[in-house]
Amino acid sequence: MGNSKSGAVSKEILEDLKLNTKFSETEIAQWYENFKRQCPTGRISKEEFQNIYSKFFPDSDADTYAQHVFRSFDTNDDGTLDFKEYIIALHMTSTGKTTRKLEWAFSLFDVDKNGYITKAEVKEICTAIFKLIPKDELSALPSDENSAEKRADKLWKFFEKGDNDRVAEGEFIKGVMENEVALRLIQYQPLK
Ligand SMILES: [Ca+2]
Ligand SMILES: [Ca+2]
Repeated sequence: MGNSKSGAVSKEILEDLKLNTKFSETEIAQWYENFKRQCPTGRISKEEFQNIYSKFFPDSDADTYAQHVFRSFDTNDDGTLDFKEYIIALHMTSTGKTTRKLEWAFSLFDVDKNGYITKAEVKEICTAIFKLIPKDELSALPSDENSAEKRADKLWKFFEKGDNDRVAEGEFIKGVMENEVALRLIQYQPLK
């Protein structure tokens, strides 16, 4: 970021974001102002990210899930989120098309970033999702998804794979697109 001190988005990043997202130049500039105000260093650390995240989940433990989300957003693996990663993340998770969102969901579940999802990785993310669910909601869950393990088993079945197989991105997206239940199980939607 050559002109990061000037307070404006660098041309290079602006062009890149215009290409990769549906945000307009004005929108990107506004996001950048917000970002700089909240984060004067221009980078969000994992701890800061977890703090922001936990504010949205006051009744549960969002730390593990936040760590996974952070990992999926930190595309260059440097342990911080810069403005570009932040905007792309925002685009994928909020305004993107369903396939975009599912590409992101795939990267969330691909814990070791090797391009495939294993059943163990599904279990790991389901465990993190479970910690997000407040206690009073846990007791209301159907009996075949009222533990992280059961939720992982149920979700894994939609991919029609053996326990030791792995799921590629296209298979993951197809499986979730074709099944409403799978789409619900890969995420946690707060009731309130
Ligand atoms: Ca990064
Ligand atoms: Ca993997």
